[in-house]
Amino acid sequence: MHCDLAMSEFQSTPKIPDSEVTPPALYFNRRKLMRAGALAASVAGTGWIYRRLNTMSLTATDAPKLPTLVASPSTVASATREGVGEALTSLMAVTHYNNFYEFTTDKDRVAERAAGFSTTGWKVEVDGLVHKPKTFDLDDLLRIAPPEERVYRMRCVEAWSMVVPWVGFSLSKLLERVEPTSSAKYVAFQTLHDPVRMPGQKTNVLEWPYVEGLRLDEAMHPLTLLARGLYGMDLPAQDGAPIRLVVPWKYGFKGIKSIVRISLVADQPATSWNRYAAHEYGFLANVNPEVDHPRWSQATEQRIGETGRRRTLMFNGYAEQVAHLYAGLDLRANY
Ligand SMILES: Nc1nc2c(c(=O)[nH]1)N[C@H]1C(S)=C(S)[C@@H](COP(=O)(O)O)O[C@H]1N2
Ligand SMILES: [Mo]
Repeated sequence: MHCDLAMSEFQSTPKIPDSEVTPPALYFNRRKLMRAGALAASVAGTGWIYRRLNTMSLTATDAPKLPTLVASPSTVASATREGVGEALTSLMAVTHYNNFYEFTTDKDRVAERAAGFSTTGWKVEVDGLVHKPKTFDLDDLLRIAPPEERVYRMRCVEAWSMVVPWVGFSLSKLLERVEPTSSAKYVAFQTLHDPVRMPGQKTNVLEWPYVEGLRLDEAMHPLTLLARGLYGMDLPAQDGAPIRLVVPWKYGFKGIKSIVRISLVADQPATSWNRYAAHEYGFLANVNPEVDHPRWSQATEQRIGETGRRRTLMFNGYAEQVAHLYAGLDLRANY
C-alpha cells in the first residue's frame, strides 16, 4: 500500500533543524519524503501525513475477522474503546510503522519485509518450573480463553506512542494451565529464530533469538496480554504474528513478538535490549517520565497521528492498576 504524497503540501513550509535524536514521526515522514524525491521535511508536513494516515481506509492488510469478542473483566475496564478516552491510532499506522528487527530496522519497511511470513504449524512451548509443561499449537492457544478487545496505550522507549485495540487474553490464563511451581519467580519469552523466514536475523544488530522476561507477578497481572490480533483481525506479521506479548505499563520493547517459547524460571532472565545496552534498557523498563534515557528525555512523547507532543504518564497511565507491584522499589534506580 502506498500513500501518494502530494508534494505541493510540503513546499511552502519552513525547514526544521535536525536534533540529536530524530523524532520518530519526523523520521517516518522524512523517509517518505526521500522516497518521493523531496529534500526536507517540515513540521506542518509531519502532521499532515499522520492526519492522512488516520483517515485512510485499509484494504491491503485485511485479514480474516476474529470471532465475536467477549467483554473484559472489570479489572481492565479502562481498556475499552470508551474507557481509554483517547483516539485509536489508525490501522494504517499500527501496521506500517513498526519495530521488528527480525525483518528490518526500518520502521516503515517492516510490513513489506514481513509480508508472506507463514505461521502455519506454529507451536508455543511452555516449560520450565511448571507442573504441567505443554506445547500449544495455535488452536490450543485459541481455546485457552475467549478473545477480548483490549485498548492500550503503547509507549516505545524511543518516545513515540500509539493507542492500539489489541485482541487477546490475559497471559495469566495460559500460566494457570501449566501450573507454575512455587520456585517459579520469572517468566522468560523467546521469539522464533529462523533467519530464512526472518532475514533480519542474518545481521547481528541484536543477539538472536529476541528474548524478554517478566517477574511472575507482572506476568500474572490481568493487564498483561497475550495478543493474537488487533482491530478485530488476526495479528499482521509485522505486529508479531501469530502471538505476541503486550505489557501496557512498560516500554514497547518488552512486548516480544512471534513467541515460540515461554519458560518459567527461578532467576531473572536475560533480555535482548538489556544485553545490548544495560545502562540504557533495564529489566523492569516501566514507563517513567521522570527517568530519562541516557540519550533523550522520556518526559514527553510523539503520539503517532498527532502534531505536537504529549506528556508521558507514569506507568503509561496505568499507575492505579500496577504501582503496587513496585511498592518499596526506588523507581529511579529500577528503570
Ligand atoms: N521479536 C521482537 N519483538 C519486538 C521487537 C523486535 O524487534 N523483535 N521490537 C519491540 C519494540 S522496540 C516495540 S516498540 C514493539 C513494536 O510493536 P509494533 O510494531 O506492533 O507497534 O515491539 C517490540 N517487540
Ligand atoms: Mo520500542
